[in-house]
Amino acid sequence: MTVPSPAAPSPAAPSPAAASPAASAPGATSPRGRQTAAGSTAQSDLMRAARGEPVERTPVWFMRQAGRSLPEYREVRSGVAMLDACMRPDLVVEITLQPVRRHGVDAAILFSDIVLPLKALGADLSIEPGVGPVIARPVRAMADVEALPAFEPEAMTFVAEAVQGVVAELGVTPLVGFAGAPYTLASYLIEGGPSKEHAKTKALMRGAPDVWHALMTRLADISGQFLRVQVDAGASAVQLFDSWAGGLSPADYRTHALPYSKMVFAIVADLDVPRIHFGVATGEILADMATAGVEVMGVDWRVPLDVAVTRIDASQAVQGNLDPTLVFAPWDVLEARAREVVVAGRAAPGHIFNLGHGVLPDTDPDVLTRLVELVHTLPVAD
Ligand code: 1CP
Repeated sequence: MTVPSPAAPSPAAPSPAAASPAASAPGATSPRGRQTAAGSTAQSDLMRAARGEPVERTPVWFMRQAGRSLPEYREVRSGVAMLDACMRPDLVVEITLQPVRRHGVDAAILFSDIVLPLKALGADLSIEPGVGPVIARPVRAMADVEALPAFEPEAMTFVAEAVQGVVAELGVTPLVGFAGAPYTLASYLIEGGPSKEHAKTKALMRGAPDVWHALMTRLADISGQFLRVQVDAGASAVQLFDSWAGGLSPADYRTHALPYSKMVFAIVADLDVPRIHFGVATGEILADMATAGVEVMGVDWRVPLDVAVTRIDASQAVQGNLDPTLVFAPWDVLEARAREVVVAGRAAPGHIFNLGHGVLPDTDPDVLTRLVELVHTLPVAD
C-alpha cells in the first residue's frame, strides 16, 4: 500500500488567512478528505462517520493505540527517550503504523505527545518514564510566559516529514493529527509536571487573569499551528485533547478554558477536516465543549453515548466510549459492553468507536485486535 510522497506541502501556514485553498492534487487536502495516489481518505468509514454519513462498518481506533501495550513499540523505543522518539521521523512513521498493521483499526494517530511542540520550540521539558511531562521552569508569572517560545514553522519540519511518511504508507486509511488543549497544556506548565488537583493551575487562573490570558493565548496559537502543520502534511482529521478540563466547573470552563480551545479550532477551521474534541470526566461540560467549533465530540466512559447526544449539537458525531479497564474483564463481559456502546452510538448521526480514554499500558493487544474485529461485525443500524 505504499504510495508516492505527497507533493511538497508547506510545513506550516503562517496564519489561517494565508492558508492555501483546498485542492485535489495528490497530497493536498481535498474538501472532504485526503487525496493520495491510492485514492482519497474521504470515503473511509471514519471520515463518513465524522460527517454523519452512512458507513459500511462502525469505524474504530483507540486513543494511545501506539504505545506500551505493543511489544514491537517497546522494542523500537528501547534506549530512546520519549520526546527524542517523537522528533525522529523514521521512528514516528514506524510506531504510528504499528497498531494499524496489528489491529486493522480504521485510523492512525500520529505518534507524538501534547507537549511535543513546546519541546520542539525550545522549552526545557522532558517526559519522565512512568511519570509524564516535567518542565524545568514552571510558569508562575508573566516573565515565565514571556520566556516561552513562540510558534516557528521551521521548528516543525520533522513533524511534516513524519506525517508525509505515515500517509504515504496508509493509503486510504486516515491519519488523525492531534494537539493538547490550552487548559491541559497549561496544567503541566504551571504545576511543573502531572498533578491530580491542579491547585496551582487554578490559583493562577483565578488570581492572575492577565498572566492566564497571556499563557492561554500563546498555547492556543502553538496548538492551532501544530494542528495546521499536521493537516498541511497529510492528516485527514484532528483531535484536541483537553484531558483535564473535566476538573473545572462549567462556569470556570466557560470563562477560563473554552475561549482558548475555540481559538485552536478556529486556526484550522478553513482546512475542512473533521475536528474532534475530547476530555476525561467531561459529562458536566460536554454541552460547552460541543460549542468549540467541532464536528465530533469525544466522550469518556462515564456518559452513555445516547445520553451524550442530548447534551451536544444534533449534527455532531460522537466518538467513544468503552471503559479502557474492560479489556481486563472476561471476553463475554467486554463483548456485551462493546455491543451496548455501538447501539448507544446509533443515537448520533455518526459514531466512531473508541475507548473512553487511552489504552492502558498493561492491555493485552490481542484483546484490542479481537475488539476491532467484533465492532466491525456489528450492525451499523437497527
Ligand atoms: O515512554 C513512554 O512510552 C511514555 C508514555 C507516553 C506515550 C506512549 C507518553 C507520556 N506519551 C505518549 C504518546 C502519546 N501522548 C500519544 C500517542 C499517540 C497514540 O494515541 O497512539 C498521545 C495521543 C498522547 C497525548 C497525551 N499526552 C495526552 C492526552 C491524551 C490523554 O491520555 O489524556 C496527555 C495528557 C499527555 C501527557 C502525558 N504524556 C505521557 C504521559 C504518561 C502523560 C500523562 C501524564 C499525567 O498523568 O498527567
